[in-house]
Amino acid sequence: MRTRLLTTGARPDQRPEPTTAHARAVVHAAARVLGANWTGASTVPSRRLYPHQWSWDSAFVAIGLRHLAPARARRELRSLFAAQWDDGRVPHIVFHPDVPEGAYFPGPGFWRSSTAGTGRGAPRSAETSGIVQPPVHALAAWLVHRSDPAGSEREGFLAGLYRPLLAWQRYLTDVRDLGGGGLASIVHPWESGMDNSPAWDRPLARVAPADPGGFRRADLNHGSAGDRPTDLDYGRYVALAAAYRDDRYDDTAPRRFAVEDPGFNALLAASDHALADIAGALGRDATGHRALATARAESLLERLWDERTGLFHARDLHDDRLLPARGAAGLLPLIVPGLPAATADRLHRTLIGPHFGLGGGCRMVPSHDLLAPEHDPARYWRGPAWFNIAWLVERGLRLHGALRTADDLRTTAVTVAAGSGFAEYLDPRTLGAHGARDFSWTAALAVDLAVAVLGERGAAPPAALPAPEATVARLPPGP
Ligand code: 9WN
Repeated sequence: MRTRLLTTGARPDQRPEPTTAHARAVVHAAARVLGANWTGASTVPSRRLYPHQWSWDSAFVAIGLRHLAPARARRELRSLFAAQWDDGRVPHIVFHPDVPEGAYFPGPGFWRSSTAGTGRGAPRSAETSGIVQPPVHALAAWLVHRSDPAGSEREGFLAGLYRPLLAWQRYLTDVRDLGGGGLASIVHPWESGMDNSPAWDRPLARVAPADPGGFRRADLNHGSAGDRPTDLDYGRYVALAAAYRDDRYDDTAPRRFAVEDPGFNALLAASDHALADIAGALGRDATGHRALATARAESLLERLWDERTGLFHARDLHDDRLLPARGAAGLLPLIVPGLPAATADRLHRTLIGPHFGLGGGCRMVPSHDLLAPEHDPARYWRGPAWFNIAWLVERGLRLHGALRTADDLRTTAVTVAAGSGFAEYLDPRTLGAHGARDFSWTAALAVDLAVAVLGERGAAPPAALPAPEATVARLPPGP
């Protein structure tokens, strides 16, 4: 459903805010999407393009779902952690057993987690990928708990998830600190969640692509080739994933791609804080978590901050240098509570400056530098605006007191999420929709932002809004 923006009488220098009726309409439309994408235990990002459970998608989905169906939000996170490996890693995909192998590539037959991953403690009862995605989960768990503490306590939600969350954080902190500086490294571009960000072009250039005859892309069945990664990049993703699998997902073997990503590590730091909150709520000592959070923020600043660009950059561990590309991941440390005020202020200025243009040429945050020759407003993560990035940046701006920019971004995100048919991503200037429609995290995060608008107006509590539709038990067949 597409909704029309209805506005309150705003000051001329202000973006018109959604009315209460509009915010409610957005929540209703988003609830329908989340109902349709629910499989019975979790939510698929998109019925056709992504018919399994993805790790960071589930965390974002839970953040929205908590307002509509808190028990389902808790289930979403629990079902993901049910596929956690014994070494603590949370796989980036948990495959749905009823979906045919050809529906998504690379599927379970490629990753072979239940055989190749046994040395690292992959579950035998579920097939998963062997790489990870950004750790948004402790933050999501904390927000889910806060929205329904009584239900959460009744289910023992935090008590049940605390150790798995801790094991996940330890895997990233201990096993994945390949650079030895207190940050987690990613070993595949997909681990950043921002798959073909131009930041990865340089480290990817040393990876020989897999033979294109050896695999068949399923994503091109559902999306326009001009929006998706190129065949060359895809060949390199496949080669890197196959090499990790053939090393039996051993993190001590040398990797051709190893970088410290500021977005991933910002979420890790935010999760340190969330774990401290969770520990506190469980009556445990939270000082260790708080100390880790402080140390992580210091490591981020020491290893990834570039005073010249006013942005955080990824560090390539092959030559131990910062990668020059300016990506939206470099803005995400805004969500770290302990970030010094001067750094947050500088990031805010970078965001509204010429490289990201927020409030100037752009009303959503571009995923990549507007001035870079490689900027492409339509192609996956090379320029388009994504709703999870908008949600994180909005949260960070609010945390550091940049309320006016946060309000404008929230207004745009709520409005265009529904207006675009809950598109996967948008052209950051024209706001034209790209990728899948009825995309789960777009819907979920629109709910979260619209509910915040309603809350500020003292409007009807979310509990009065309809819950998503009943469980959809069947998944679509493959192509
Ligand atoms: C690979 C599911 C995922 C998101 C990622 C996004 C995209 C997959 C792909 O879709 O990645 O994991 O096939 O392109 O880049 O952020 O989690 O929505």
